[in-house]
Amino acid sequence: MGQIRKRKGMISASMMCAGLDKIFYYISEFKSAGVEYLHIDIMDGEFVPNFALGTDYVKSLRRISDIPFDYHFLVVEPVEKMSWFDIREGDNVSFHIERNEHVAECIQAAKRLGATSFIAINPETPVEVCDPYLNDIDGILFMTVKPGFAGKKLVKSTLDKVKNAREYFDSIGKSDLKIEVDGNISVENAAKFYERGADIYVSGSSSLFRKCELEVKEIIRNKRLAIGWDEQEVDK
Ligand code: S6P
Ligand code: MG
Repeated sequence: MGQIRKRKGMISASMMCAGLDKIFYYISEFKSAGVEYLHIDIMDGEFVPNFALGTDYVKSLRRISDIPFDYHFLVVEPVEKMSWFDIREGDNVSFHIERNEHVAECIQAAKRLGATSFIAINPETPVEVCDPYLNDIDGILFMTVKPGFAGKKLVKSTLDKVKNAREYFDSIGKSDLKIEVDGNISVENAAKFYERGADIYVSGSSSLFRKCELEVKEIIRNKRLAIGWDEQEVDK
């Protein structure tokens, strides 16, 4: 790939995929590996036909881990629902632009709490819908599968969508805008999105929570090597 601006990637562990029976194991592995975020999917059964993590579960997760939360609101009209959660400085908050009449308020609500503020867009939503907000947001979450459930397959068109977005942001002097990719981000797909300028990699059943013989720490190592880290950094 040409002159795409690439940065060492960050991992956001998708906690809707984390079995409760191993939650303490996961949290301690993520902490020792320096996983940057816990990805917290909030769903209302209307924006997507699923419910993921509820308010009480998220509160209790906060009690057992100090890893920053990467909230992802897959809900209609998120501004009010965001207030139901303990959003803190250092967290990231992504809310969808679809079915949302209060985007500017969502951006401000997250920033007032010291969190970074991302707009999330579905695979079929053109990234240009974010143009009016590019000066106010910290990044964009690109859904790379049909939203709502774990285990969905990559929507291949999102590969070029991310690449074109990264080239566009760089061309308008906005290379500090972060790109998060969410959905079927296996180690192999993470490498493809790294080449296309992504920064944050949501990691669920395709990687961290994949049913396989590898230990979580090995999967994290493989993923980090795929997203711009070198062996010395990963193995230090
Ligand atoms: C549902 C949600 C995602 C999933 C994540 C799961 O769409 O927003 O964050 O939890 O995609 O990972 P995987 O590897 O099963 O797609
Ligand atoms: Mg998500």
